[in-house]
Amino acid sequence: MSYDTDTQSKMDEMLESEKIENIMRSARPQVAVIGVGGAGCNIVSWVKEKKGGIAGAKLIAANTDAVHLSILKADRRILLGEKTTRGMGAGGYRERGEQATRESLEQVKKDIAGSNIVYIAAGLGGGTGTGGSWVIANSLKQTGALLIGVVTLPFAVERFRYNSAKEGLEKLRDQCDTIIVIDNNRLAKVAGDLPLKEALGVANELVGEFVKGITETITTASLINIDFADLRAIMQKRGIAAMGVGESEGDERIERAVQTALDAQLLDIKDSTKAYGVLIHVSGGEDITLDEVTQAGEMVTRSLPGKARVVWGARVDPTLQGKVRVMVALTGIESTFLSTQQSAVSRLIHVRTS
Ligand SMILES: Nc1nc2c(ncn2[C@@H]2O[C@H](COP(=O)(O)OP(=O)(O)OP(=O)(O)O)[C@@H](O)[C@H]2O)c(=O)[nH]1
Ligand SMILES: [Mg+2]
Repeated sequence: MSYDTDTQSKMDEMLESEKIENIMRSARPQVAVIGVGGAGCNIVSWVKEKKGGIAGAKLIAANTDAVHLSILKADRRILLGEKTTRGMGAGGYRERGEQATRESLEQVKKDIAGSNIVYIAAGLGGGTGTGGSWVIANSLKQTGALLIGVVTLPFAVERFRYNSAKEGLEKLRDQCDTIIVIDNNRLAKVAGDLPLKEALGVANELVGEFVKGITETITTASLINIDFADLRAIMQKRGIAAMGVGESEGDERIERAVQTALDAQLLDIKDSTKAYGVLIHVSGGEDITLDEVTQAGEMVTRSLPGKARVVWGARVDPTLQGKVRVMVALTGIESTFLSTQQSAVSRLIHVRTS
């Protein structure tokens, strides 16, 4: 090869590599995670502080409470409704949370602009998260981004917040593609009947791990990557989703982790076999094998007869030495909370007034 053709071929190779790199960068989805209200912001802050953030995602904390915001960790913090609440929170009134969010909506939209996947995290039952999350989801609808809500339902001791949470959930469901609902009461049981404060910590960790896990199997090279198109297929316009998590070590650890994740759904659902799709995320220490990951996918597929679409991804998490963790989200399900809550609430009112 002459000097010239050699140089030319090297240049071609460089140009090609650059092109691949550029296309890969633009094909990789932009992800934003926004926590709205106290609980939502705590989730975001947990991921930022304890996990060093999420590769390829922007973490945003939005709250009406200035004191709470001031101690949070996030890539971006937004004080919602300075005029409406003067930085003092929405005091449990979701109308106030809604108004405060509308006041700051332009800022929120600016920070999320360009995202292809947006997670909206909130604890339902208070003012800011319940009133503001659906307003944010609504304002993003025209952007074409995949909108995934991740919310918690109030604890039994917070019964007075049920009605508000239910209305907030219905509104958010109508704006999001999929909304993953975690019932704090189920979570507390799964976590071994912890005191309230610790149970909240577990909820933050669980939601944080889930969002980080799924996102990084899309944005970074993983053991098994999840394709954005696959995620979209099982999440787009699918309504309510439930999730479960299982962790195990030792013999048959993957079987046990999958079984726990399937058995311990964190939301009462009518019939898991009717789920539209299943998203599985497997993580484990350096010793996790591809065989185990495949086994997890096969087990879930077997346990859900019919046509449920199954998508799975896996990552190595060095902090899980010797352990495997399986997270499963069932999309397109029917929630008992939404259909029976009204009668439970009226029973409660009846008891109180009788
Ligand atoms: N996962 C999780 N849930 C929480 C946490 N704190 C509170 N919750 C739950 O979320 C619900 C709403 O609480 P907050 O998020 O504090 O309320 P808010 O949206 O800030 O609303 P206002 O304080 O009224 O402005 C509560 O009723 C609890 O069930 C938390 O740190 N993590
Ligand atoms: Mg608050």
